[in-house]
Amino acid sequence: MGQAMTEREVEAILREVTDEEVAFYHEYGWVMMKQLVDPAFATQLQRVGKEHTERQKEAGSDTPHVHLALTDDAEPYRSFMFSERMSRNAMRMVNRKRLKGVDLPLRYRIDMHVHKPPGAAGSTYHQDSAEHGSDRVGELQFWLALEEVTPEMGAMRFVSHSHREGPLGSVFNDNKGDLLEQFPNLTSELEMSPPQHYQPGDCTVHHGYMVHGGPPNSTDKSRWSYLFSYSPADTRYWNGTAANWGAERKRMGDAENPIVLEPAGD
Ligand SMILES: O=C(O)CCC(=O)C(=O)O
Repeated sequence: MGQAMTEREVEAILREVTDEEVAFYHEYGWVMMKQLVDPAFATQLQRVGKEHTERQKEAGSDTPHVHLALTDDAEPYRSFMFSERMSRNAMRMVNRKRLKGVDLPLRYRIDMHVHKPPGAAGSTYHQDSAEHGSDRVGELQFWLALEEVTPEMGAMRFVSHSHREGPLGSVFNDNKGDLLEQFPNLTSELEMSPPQHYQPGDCTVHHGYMVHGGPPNSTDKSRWSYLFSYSPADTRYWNGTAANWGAERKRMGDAENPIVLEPAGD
């Protein structure tokens, strides 16, 4: 079992996000925050994350790598994610104050210690909020590299500005193709981010409606990251669970919602 940290100790290994990073996030829908945490702390998270996941596996858990920050058994995950400094960093990105006049409390949504082994498939291009079923903007995901991640290891890419397009549809469990296939003009109308190269302690954050995905891990090295996500407290989720797998989605049927117009053929 790891050691809990005081707020002061967290402040020694976690910096504040800068005004430039916050502005970039609002404009592009994602931002790379170099050395957000001390690399030695990233290494500590890696060790504790692996040990915790192993213990959970032995105990028969179906999701051994999830919810580290909800238990005292995987400290310092909880101290880090629930720290005032990290939560305040996230609250600045959410920025409910802009339209509401006041900020809202922020809730823990989910966290995971993620391993992509050599040869693992790429990540489907999707929008988190469309998959998770939140009823409003605000949710955001941080992705912290625990070891070096090169573009060839399946580092995520983002379709810059796509967070302003609204929900483009859920694609998981649908077999209709990912968002790049369903919207072939997406990356010519908008702009694909450069391939990311993370050092341990580098962290990206992306908006709930950011279209993102990534290539396979085509190297012989494992890709390790810590994914953690917050949501503004007023958010309602379609089935009441804010997990990454979200709610069931159904298409409309002809009986209750008949077609009124077919598009003209070219
Ligand atoms: O780790 C990845 O490649 C994808 C993660 C992801 O989809 C996310 O953080 O929302």
